[in-house]
Amino acid sequence: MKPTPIILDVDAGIDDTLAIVFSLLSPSLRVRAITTVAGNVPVRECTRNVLLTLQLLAHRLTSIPVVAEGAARPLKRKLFTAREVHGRDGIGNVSRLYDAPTLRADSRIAVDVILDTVRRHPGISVVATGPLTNIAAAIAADRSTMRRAREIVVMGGAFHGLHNTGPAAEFNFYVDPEAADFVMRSGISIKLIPLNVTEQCVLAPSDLRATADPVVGRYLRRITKFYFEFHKRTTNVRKAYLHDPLAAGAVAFPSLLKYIDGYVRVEGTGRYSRGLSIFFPHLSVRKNAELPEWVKRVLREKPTVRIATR
Ligand SMILES: [Ca+2]
Repeated sequence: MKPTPIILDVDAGIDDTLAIVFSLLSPSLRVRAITTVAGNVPVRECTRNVLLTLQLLAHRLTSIPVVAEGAARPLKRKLFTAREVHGRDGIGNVSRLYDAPTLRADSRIAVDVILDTVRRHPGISVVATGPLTNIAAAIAADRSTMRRAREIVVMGGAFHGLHNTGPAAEFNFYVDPEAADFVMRSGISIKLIPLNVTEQCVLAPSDLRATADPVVGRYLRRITKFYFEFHKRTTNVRKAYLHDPLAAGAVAFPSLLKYIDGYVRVEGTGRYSRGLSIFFPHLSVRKNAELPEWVKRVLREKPTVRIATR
């Protein structure tokens, strides 16, 4: 079967890096572009991490996807990072063990590369594993082009009371709630892979022992050391959640997850609930049912978000 073309939009990030490695080496996927967005660490570091990862994998690749740097901050807010999870450099403080990458990012900005790549490969899947700042900007710039993507697969949001940033939110939606809300309401076909599903997908240190390629294997063991230690401190188990790889996995293995159709909104203005994701399933509502006007309005729209439930 022909591999599925994808664009990766990442805030790399240890688990973003695992998603990149998985996507590049998966026979089911063909990575056409990797774009970066500020999130786990500032965008410059994200871009450096992507270039370093590509350089270390270059001997395994027939072609190197274009890399482009994107938004340095969320749409309306100051950047909020996650260095305690990913290290000062975003890859578990191992960048100092490697020479600075000689690969270069494209001179175009991420939004332009995303739009150009979708135009050139209509039906492509866009996999977004960071704050949705670039994706929102691409939709705002040219919605009809973004509609030509097959889907946008988003790692973000959290349901059933789960959260990993503040009392109510998942990190990506917390960092740029305005972008997340805009993308969820865009009418473009979206698959949402939320935290309560990604936390069911767990990596153990022993899972990496079998990595056949010595260069890649050593890199993965190095970057995940910090990530395992963070999880050990917070969950008391030396295992790590595979949030971002699951979003890429959902494209590589379409029957991996179960979905329900519905609507998602993301709280931007809440006093206590920044980044809270709200989901309501697509149901037929009784005529004259006692519902707030805004809910009735939403329920008249066609549901375009498919939420992974497991
Ligand atoms: Ca990420």
